[in-house]
Amino acid sequence: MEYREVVKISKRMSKALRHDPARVGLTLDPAGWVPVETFLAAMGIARPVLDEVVAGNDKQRFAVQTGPDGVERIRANQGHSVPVELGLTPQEPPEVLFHGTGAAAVESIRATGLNRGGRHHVHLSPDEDTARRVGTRRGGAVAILTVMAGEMARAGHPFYVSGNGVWLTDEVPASFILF
Ligand code: HQG
Repeated sequence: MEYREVVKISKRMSKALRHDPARVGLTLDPAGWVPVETFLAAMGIARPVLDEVVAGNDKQRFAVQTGPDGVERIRANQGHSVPVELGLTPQEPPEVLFHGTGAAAVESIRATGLNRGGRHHVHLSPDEDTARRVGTRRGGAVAILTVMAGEMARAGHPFYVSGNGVWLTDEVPASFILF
């Protein structure tokens, strides 16, 4: 498939698995999984297309797994706005993590810290390049914030890492951010 087509399908899949499953007639289980067969029908795509999008995904946004019942299921690794319990266990984060955002948001973040907005968690990147890519999505000037994750964890804030290497936490108070 052409790259553009892969991106288009990936976005539709993300929308269905993270934000609006009902729109395509899907119900996710409590952990966000849906049977692959049901998903293919709802998306109107063929299995080889799904495999190409899942395998070729630049951020490994999707996980496919066979349950103990022998049913193959798919879910988004992270980024949900619908309630799902991903079952992530707290992990010790690296000493620093990064957050890429728009320069226009910096003053507000300085005042109130990073909050999770419509998502389940604040998303943090392990390296500056990734953070820059995330911030670039906003258009305009990018700001890269450094989060003192080690200190935060020692102060009792739990951190999680998603199946695709995104670090997640509930909120980042401004006192743990280097601007
Ligand atoms: C900002 C994409 C003002 C925050 C990416 C961000 C990522 C504040 C925006 C993943 C704020 C929320 C997540 C405050 C936070 N004042 N602005 N106090 N606190 N913000 O999209 O981190 O392609 O929900 O800086 O690559 O940008 O979907 O979060 O700009 O990994 O897989 O509020 O989404 O991955 O935006 O991106 P988002 P994000 P996918």
